[in-house]
Amino acid sequence: MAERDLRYPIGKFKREDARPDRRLHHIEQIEAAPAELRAAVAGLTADRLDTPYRPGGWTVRQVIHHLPDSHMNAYVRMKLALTEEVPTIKPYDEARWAELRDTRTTPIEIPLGLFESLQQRWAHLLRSLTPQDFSRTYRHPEQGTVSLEEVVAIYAWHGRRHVAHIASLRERNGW
Ligand code: NI
Repeated sequence: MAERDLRYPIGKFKREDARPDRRLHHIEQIEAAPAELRAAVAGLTADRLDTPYRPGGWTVRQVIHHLPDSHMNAYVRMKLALTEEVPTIKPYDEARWAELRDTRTTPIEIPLGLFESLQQRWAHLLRSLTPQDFSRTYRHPEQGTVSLEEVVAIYAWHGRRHVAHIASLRERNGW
């Protein structure tokens, strides 16, 4: 049997999933992600929070911090795309963000709360948009043009992906 790729517990993102009839589902997944993250980390001791979700991967703690960090960038990019004509957005070095010292010292309640507020705020924005708004785009210097339809689908998947990293670690370890 081929070794399971622990990086993609729910599979890779499928671009064809970014379409209008899936939009509401994606918004609901964005709203549900913080509660799913909380459930995935409930009761973990400090030692377990500091365990990599796969060999050589981020610790559970780093994954928890990564979610609001990543989704804050996405939220800002979306607002830029809504208010400017095809803005070029600023990538960020997610690996180095995850290595910053505060990731190890900030109680997880803080990123968990931040993720909750952010996803709620984002869902309110998404529900206020017109169908035409979802075809607005930004330009990513490496990935090219990205539509808001794609952003919603990507981040709905992205939240579920990282929650599944934690859930699958717990399952494998019998935690
Ligand atoms: Ni990520």
